[in-house]
Amino acid sequence: MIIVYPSRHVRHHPPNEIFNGNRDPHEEVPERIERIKASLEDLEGLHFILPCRFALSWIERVHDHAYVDYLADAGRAAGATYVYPSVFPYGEGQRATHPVGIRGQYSFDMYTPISSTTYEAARGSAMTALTAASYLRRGERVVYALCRPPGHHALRSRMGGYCYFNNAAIAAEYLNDRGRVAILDIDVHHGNGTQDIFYSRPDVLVVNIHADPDELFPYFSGREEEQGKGAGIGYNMNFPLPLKTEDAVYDRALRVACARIRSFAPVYLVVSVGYDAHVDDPIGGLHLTTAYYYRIGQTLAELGIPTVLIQEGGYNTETLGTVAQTFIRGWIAH
Ligand code: OKP
Ligand code: ZN
Repeated sequence: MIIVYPSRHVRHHPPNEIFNGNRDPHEEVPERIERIKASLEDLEGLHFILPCRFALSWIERVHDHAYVDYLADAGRAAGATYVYPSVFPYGEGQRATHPVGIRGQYSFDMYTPISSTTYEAARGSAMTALTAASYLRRGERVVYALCRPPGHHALRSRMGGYCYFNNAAIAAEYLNDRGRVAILDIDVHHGNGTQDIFYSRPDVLVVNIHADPDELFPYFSGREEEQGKGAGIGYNMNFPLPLKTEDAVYDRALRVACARIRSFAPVYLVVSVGYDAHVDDPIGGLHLTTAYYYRIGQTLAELGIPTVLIQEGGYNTETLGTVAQTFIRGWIAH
């Protein structure tokens, strides 16, 4: 298995997130990916490579050019200090002119600040996903992209939920040139960005298993009724689960999700892998065990579809390494 590791992610380290009026320590820390990488280095047969450079146009197949520019410009203006968006409500087609208003226009929350290192890290994370996808196109069966910052909350032209560029969507677009792609998102938070980007499309199936958005971020999407729109109806599937859901109940959802993916018969599979559904995650809310991550790895590998694994969340730096290693051992052993 090839592991793509973006060495420059470490320069992006937001100090705080603003939650319900409080300034909390930021959960999305560089140590996350360092721990996962260190733990995977103990396994035999894995090859670690650095991301290659791809044209910006691959990112702009998913994100508006103006949004991509904004992230670079706002970071330059911010310098070393992280700036937070002031989130104003905007309507369809409305545009801000004041810099503070513009910042709100391109964000949907206060968890996703920008400094001079953010753009480069976000681009590096997208390049990591693209590099992994390119190995798949060359015949690899499974490649793991250790993306950081994560991506699945990012919309076409809005950052949020620690996400700037939607790495899974960018990889899926790249792979879609060769045929139908399925995206399975097992992060505990609903991948609202990925859902939104492909919502009207029948050629990219999006399946999400997550904690009930009535209880957990992102709050505004991830319900069962959200099944796609127009030509995309039937190609979006959500499995919201009650807080504290354990392995057995989760597994039933996973099996239905896998059956849908099989019937879609994709050429490639993209998995948004979060380890934050684990019982010890500090911000999750589901109760999956470490041992069950072995089963998830096995179950997904058994689909037999060439797969790119895209790292999303997982915030307990003490347990992340073990959980990731267990998941990959399950994958290899299937
Ligand atoms: C990103 B990904 C806790 C609030 C956390 C933001 C969650 C973003 C999750 N102080 N809210 O899906 O793992
Ligand atoms: Zn998450």
